[in-house]
Amino acid sequence: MGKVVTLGEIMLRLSTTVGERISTSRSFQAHYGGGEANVAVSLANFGHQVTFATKVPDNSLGMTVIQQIRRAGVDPSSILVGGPRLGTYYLEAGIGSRAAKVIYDRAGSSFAEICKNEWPDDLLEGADILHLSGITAALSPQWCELLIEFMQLAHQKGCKVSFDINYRGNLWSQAAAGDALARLLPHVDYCSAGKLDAIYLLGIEERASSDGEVMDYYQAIQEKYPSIELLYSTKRVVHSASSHELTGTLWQNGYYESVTHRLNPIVDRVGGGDAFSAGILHGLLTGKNPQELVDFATAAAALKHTVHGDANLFTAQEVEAYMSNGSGVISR
Ligand code: KDG
Repeated sequence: MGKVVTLGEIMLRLSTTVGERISTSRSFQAHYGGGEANVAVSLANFGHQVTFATKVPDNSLGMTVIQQIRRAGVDPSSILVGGPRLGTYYLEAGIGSRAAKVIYDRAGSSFAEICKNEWPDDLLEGADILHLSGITAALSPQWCELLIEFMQLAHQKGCKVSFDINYRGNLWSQAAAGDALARLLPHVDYCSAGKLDAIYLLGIEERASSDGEVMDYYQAIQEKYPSIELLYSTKRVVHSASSHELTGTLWQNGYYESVTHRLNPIVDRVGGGDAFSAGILHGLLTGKNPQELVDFATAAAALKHTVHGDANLFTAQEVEAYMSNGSGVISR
C-alpha cells in the first residue's frame, strides 16, 4: 500500500432532493466534498495511508470537516485551522433529461485566501504521490504559483505528481485555464485529461471525426508535455440525467480502454471523476498493469454513481467483487 497526500479545497455541499429546485427547496441535504478530498477518502477506503491538506475556519463547520475526514480514515493533521469561512456549494439534483446544476458560494474561503505555503516542511515527507487539481489553480493566480511550488517540492522529495485538470467553467475562462495549464503540466507525472481538455484548454488541434479518437489526443498531449507518463479520462454516452454509459480510457506507453458500464439509475454523479482518479492511483500503488488499472478505476467510478455525496465509499474488495459479478457491464 502507498502513502498519498492530496491538497485542495473542501466545501459544504447543500443539495436539493430530486424534483426540487433550489429556489423552492425548503430543506437541503448536507455533505462535505471537494475533488482532492474525494480522492483522499476513496484511497483511504482502498487501504492506503492518506493525508488531506486544506484550510478550514475555526468554527463548527471547520471542525465537522476535520471529524468527517478523520472518520473516513484520512489523516487530518495537515488541515490548517483559521481564515474567514468554509466555501459552500449548492447542487440542484438532475432528473430525466434535466441535468444537475451547481452554484458556488466559495469566494473568500479560508482555503482560497491562502497566498503562501502555510504547511510545515514535512508535509510531503515519505509520500509516493501528491494529488492536486486545476480547481485549486482556478481560485487565484497565487494558488497557481503555489501549485507549481508544491509540484517542484514533490519532485525534490522523490514523490510523483498526479493532477486532475477538473476544468470548472463557472470558476474561470478557458483562456485563463489554458495559460495556467501550460505552466502546470510540465511538472505533472499522472494526468486526468480528456479530448475536450486537449482541444479547448491545451491548444491541441481538433481532428476530423474519423481519426479523432481519444488516443490521438493523449498522444498529442504526451508529445507536448513529455513528463506526463500516464493520461486517463472517461468517455460517457448520456441517455438522460439518470442513465449513462461509462468507459474508462488510459494512455501509458499505449492506449487502453475498460469494459463499458451501464449507470442506471444514477443516484449521484458528483465525484465520479475523483473515484476514477483514485482507482487509477490505487492501481499504480499496487502494481496493476494498464488494463487492470483502467478496469478497476472504471468499476470504482461506476459504483460511486450509486451513493449520495461527493466521495466514493467502497473498498477495493467491493470494487473487485462488483467487477467479477459483471452486473453493470454492457460491453467487453
Ligand atoms: O469532482 C467533484 C467536485 O467537483 C466536487 O466535489 C466539488 O470540488 C468541488 C468543486 O470545486 O466543484
